[in-house]
Amino acid sequence: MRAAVNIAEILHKAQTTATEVPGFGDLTVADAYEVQHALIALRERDGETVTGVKLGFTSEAKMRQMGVSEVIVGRLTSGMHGRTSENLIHPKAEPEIAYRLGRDVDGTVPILECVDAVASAIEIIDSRYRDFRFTYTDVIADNTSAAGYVIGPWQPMTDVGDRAVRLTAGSSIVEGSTSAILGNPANALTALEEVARKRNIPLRAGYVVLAGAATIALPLTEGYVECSIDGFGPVSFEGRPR
Ligand code: OOG
Ligand code: MG
Repeated sequence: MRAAVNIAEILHKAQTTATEVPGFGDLTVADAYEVQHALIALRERDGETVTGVKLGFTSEAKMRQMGVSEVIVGRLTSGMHGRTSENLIHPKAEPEIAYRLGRDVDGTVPILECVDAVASAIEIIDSRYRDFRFTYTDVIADNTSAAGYVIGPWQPMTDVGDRAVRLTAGSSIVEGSTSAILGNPANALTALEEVARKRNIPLRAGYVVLAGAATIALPLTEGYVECSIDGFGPVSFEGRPR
């Protein structure tokens, strides 16, 4: 394959200039995470900091929508926090559960005990690949399409299994349940710990963890965007003007 840094530079430029690029197609999973590490290093060079991590493909609906079958992990950065409009190619919105880590995850205590708060959230994904089409390893290299996120009010940690989820984006609505996330979003934390260990992704105190969409993603067009999850305050923003 081309050197990880070269691919990372192509993806970084695609993101900063909001220009889609063709997929790479032939990476191994290890190579794809190498590219992702290099991509995050470029963002850090540009002054951003890592604010958290995100899981992808934790629900069957998402796996079917994207034609893949295993969870993936990407990184959230300071530039993504609250970013809902500028410089996006073909954004989509996803309803998410967000966890907050109160301590580093280092294997000494179960990851669930490292979480100190939970909230509803909206993730904005924006693949840098043409027509939002990619292979499993392409999307890992592209930092799992991460582009933006908005978090609702934090609440003390509690079980968030089996709760109704609704996402509205303009005139589209999609409904589901948090059980779609690997049976219970808490299972996404366990899956995260395993991938993070294997792929050298640190999990630090203060990080936000997006557990993965409970439903398919909706295109982000103009109009009001809101995610409501039973037992949480809604989280919303005004969608981007065309
Ligand atoms: C990859 C990101 C998927 C999720 O919650 O499943 C994701 C994509 O669909 O482009 O964030
Ligand atoms: Mg997501």
